[in-house]
Amino acid sequence: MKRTHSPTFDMMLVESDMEMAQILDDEYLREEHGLELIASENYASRAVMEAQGSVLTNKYAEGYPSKRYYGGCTFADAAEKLAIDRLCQLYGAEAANVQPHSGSQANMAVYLALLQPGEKLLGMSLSHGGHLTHGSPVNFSGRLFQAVHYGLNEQTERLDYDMVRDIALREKPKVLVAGASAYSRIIDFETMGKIAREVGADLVVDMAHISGLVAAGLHPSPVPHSTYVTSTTHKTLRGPRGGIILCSAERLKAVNSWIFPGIQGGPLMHVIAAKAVAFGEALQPSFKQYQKQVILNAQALSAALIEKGFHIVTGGTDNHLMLVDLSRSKVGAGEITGKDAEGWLDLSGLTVNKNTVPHEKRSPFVTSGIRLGTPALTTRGMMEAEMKQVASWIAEVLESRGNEAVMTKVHAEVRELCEGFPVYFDEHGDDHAEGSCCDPQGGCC
Ligand code: DSN
Repeated sequence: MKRTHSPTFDMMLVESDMEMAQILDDEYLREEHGLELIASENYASRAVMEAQGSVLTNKYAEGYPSKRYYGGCTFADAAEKLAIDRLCQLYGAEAANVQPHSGSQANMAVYLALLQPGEKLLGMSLSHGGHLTHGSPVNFSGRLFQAVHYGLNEQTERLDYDMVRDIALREKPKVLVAGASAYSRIIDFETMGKIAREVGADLVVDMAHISGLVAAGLHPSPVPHSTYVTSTTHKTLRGPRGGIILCSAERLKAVNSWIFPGIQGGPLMHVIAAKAVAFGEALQPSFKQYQKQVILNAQALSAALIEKGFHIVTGGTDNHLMLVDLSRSKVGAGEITGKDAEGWLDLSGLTVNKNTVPHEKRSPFVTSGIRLGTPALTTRGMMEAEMKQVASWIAEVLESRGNEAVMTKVHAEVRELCEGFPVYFDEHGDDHAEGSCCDPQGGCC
């Protein structure tokens, strides 16, 4: 063992299962020593991880608070009620389900509550920045339902609400899905709600990527305009991995019964406890400061990349992410694939994901783009100056087309920067941050 203080375990695991302890420790060091630029990832606080690793992992609690199929649920009920209350407060929602194991399960339950198999849903195409569960043919959403898609405007690379309306009028879907995994601009949920109502559809918003920004009031909320809002809890929201659903009180029963007994069994009560802790953190003023900095950092990174000759889809960002279209970038003369870029950056200590770009010509396994996000770097206290440095490293590695000496040099520099911004513990093993505190005036506290 190189280290024995990964926040995910104490000495108990080292004594009982050295093999797994080593794997977790290696992952801990990977997270500490590398720059995490995957837009959908973040660092949960130690408090969140403590709740997730708690005794509630032992408890079966099928059903909902006060209506369980098992005895001994007093504290499971208390944990779930606390999670629901905090979540409703966070988003000004009337009702919520905190049991979905993931965003996909949340979307599945909502679709099943609104659609019969074979009925039509209209969602954003995956290759334009949507999500698998918004009707992709390889996903349950495209196999169980008749899925049609809208994309981005070819010139502006932005959502074109007139185009969405035209498609909705033509296709008459029963459900209109809004939300994206790789779209860097504000989504006009009010207009999407109007389009849905005009064609007699329900609006479902999957706000997984932007839910932290919405909670902080930095992106318009979909709650007043939607029949159901779904999200994951681990992206900008910075909680444990999982899903949630928000709705009106009258819509709750239908979706509750699709989560359980419809598609899930026993809820993961330890994860629900950790969700409650994360929602409590998101209600703190420091969370808003953090989200503001996430956006400032994304804008700084995007501007620095443009200066280096990269093409950023839509020309910038309003949120936590950006999509780099390498086929339209000067760096690499438009020839570098997303797959190559992801691999070379990984070897240099920068973790990104390859991503299709609008009107993609390559396969999803190769792609012409990479997606970058700033939630994780911002959690560790990095600011605009560090974003400029990150852009320089990306340019250096890609300009060299994966030259080994360049990647080795950049990796060493990345490691040095990371040591100045520890995620959980500093070099003396001292507790660094609770993961919920980033003060743009004074750095991470
Ligand atoms: N896999 C997630 C993302 O990276 O955006 C979406 O579920």
